[in-house]
Amino acid sequence: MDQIKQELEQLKQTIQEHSTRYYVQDAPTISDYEYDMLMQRLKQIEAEHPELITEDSPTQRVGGAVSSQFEEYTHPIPLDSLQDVFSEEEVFAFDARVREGVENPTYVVECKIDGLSVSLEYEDGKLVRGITRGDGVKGEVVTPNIRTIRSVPMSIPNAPKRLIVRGEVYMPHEVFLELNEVREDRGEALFANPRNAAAGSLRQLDPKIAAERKLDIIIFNLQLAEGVEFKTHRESLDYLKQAGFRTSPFYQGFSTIEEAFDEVLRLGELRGELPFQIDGAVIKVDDLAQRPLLGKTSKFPKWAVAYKYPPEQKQTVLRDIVIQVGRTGVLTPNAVLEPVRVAGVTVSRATLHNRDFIKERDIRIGDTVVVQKAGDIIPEIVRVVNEKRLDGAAPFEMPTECPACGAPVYQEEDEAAVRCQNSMCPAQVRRNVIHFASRGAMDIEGLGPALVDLLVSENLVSNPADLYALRISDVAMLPRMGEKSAQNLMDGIEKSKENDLGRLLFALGIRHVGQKTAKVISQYFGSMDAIAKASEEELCAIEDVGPATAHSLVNWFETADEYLLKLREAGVNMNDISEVTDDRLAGSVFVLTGSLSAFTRDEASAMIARLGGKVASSVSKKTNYVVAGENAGSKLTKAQELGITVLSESEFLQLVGEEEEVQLTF
Ligand code: 0OX
Repeated sequence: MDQIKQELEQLKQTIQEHSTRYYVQDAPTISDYEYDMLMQRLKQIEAEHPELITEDSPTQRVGGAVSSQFEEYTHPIPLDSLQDVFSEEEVFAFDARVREGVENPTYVVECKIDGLSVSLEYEDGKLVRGITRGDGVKGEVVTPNIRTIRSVPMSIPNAPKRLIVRGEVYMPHEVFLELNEVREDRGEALFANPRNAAAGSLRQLDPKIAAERKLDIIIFNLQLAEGVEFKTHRESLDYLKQAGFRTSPFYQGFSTIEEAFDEVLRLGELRGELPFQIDGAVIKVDDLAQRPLLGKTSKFPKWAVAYKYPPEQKQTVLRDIVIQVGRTGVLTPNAVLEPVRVAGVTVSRATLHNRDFIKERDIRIGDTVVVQKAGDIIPEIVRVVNEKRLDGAAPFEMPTECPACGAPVYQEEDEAAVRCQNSMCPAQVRRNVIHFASRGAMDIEGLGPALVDLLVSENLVSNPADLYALRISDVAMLPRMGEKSAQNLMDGIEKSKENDLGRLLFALGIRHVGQKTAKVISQYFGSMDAIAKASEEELCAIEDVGPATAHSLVNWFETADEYLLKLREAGVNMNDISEVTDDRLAGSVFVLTGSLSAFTRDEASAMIARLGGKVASSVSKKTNYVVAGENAGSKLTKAQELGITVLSESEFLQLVGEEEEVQLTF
């Protein structure tokens, strides 16, 4: 008994730790499946020994904790969660229970998308609220972030007075990969999987950041449609589809559990090919009249069950741990693996994240390890196969000196990352120069990673500005470099001097300043000098700039004088010369508010910039026009108070339109 108690206490503590990493920090260190397995074991012990159940047990919690950053909201119709099952037997047992309650059930099978459950509320066909699931009873109001999702209809034709739908917000694989690439480039912590990335994005206080994250949604349930009746779940999904929602793909009816389970397995096989992550399949009773007859347990509806797929795992040998030094000096340990095929791809490298990750799992070189593709994307080491550990395998120690330059490393408080202290470290310089020259940045043709390596190792370049001081004779002397390719490189470097300011600002690699943000800032201020002088407040007033970005910019410019001077003296363009084709709106400041339907905010901002105007995020006396879409709120009121010209979408289109004869009537 003591042993059981000990296991139970250990389990509760472990689950609590992982739960905090998952829900609070959005940074899990074990897979969802492993987490589920820990929970299953805890439930099993508690079922066998109910006297050991305590209030603080993770099994006694309904769902994710509600964080306090957003307004709390009680769902008019609770967002139930699903009972998870992990075996065919459990699926058949579910069918047997259903058949005890109703006759001839038909099942619908849907993919279980691994994202975040939300509900969308419409009144008179207009989206009025987007709420996270929270604990199923109370959630958080995240309407501005929900509005950034392109596939969420803002209005629905011929809608009932009240309509509530439920869906799963997710980050498509492609977006996730791109986001992590950018984060890696900027030296920011990577998201462990698309679900965490989506969660982090949906809970952004700044909808601008949420918008950049390109979330998507699939609607899987009709919660309420006042005055509209449906017989089956499939009918309700058909209705939602024609109303403009993106509904669950592949929903089909099956009259036997065998057929339904075959479909579950089929969807499991399809997993790798879908553009989003699924962690299981859901089997639901289709007939809506049968559902109330089956009822609910204290936690789950009895008419549905979720079959969770195990992630594909393989064993392989960890040959080595190599350290990579990032652009911001972070030392990342990477696993070199005996190549192994997992989930359709050959895995030979896996990230080991940081020192803590290795320590927690006690990963040692030479160990046999279990690898899996977390979220079927990033290969990761799940655990060590202890039984196969070879004698003499020593615990891994992170280096105390940078493997690239030998400088001492340091670790900041509250940060798992270890960093190289030397800002001239060749590994950092190398990554900086690669970023500077990359296609989205200064786009220097012919300057790829291999050539950058040479330039750095030959001490010809120790920061991107040095590129402009290169002489053809220096370059032509490099191995595998002929006269012609040296000339091509020199031409590419020369040409890059004429780039627009937006490219240059992005190329500088300032934290949080992505390609788009760089462009917007450049267009707004017009010159590097003006950007360098801007205060955080002024930067924040720009439509696409949040406080973190503003802070990062101001910080960066504080120590950049010498670097910028070098670029300027080399003749690099420091002014905005982006396609202002027409300066009709020169000097005009616009604020966009409400939901725009004819074009996106980005499109509107681009149109304004092309005509020489500027877009700000808040209304002030300096604002010339406010473009008000549907449900415009306080900004519209303020504009009216200040007597600023308010344009409807169509008036705005006329203003920026090509037709010369258009006259505005204010
Ligand atoms: C999903 C998903 C989640 C409806 C009522 C109980 C569970 N993640 O894709 N939940 C449900 O069903 C709810 N269906 C889904 N497809």
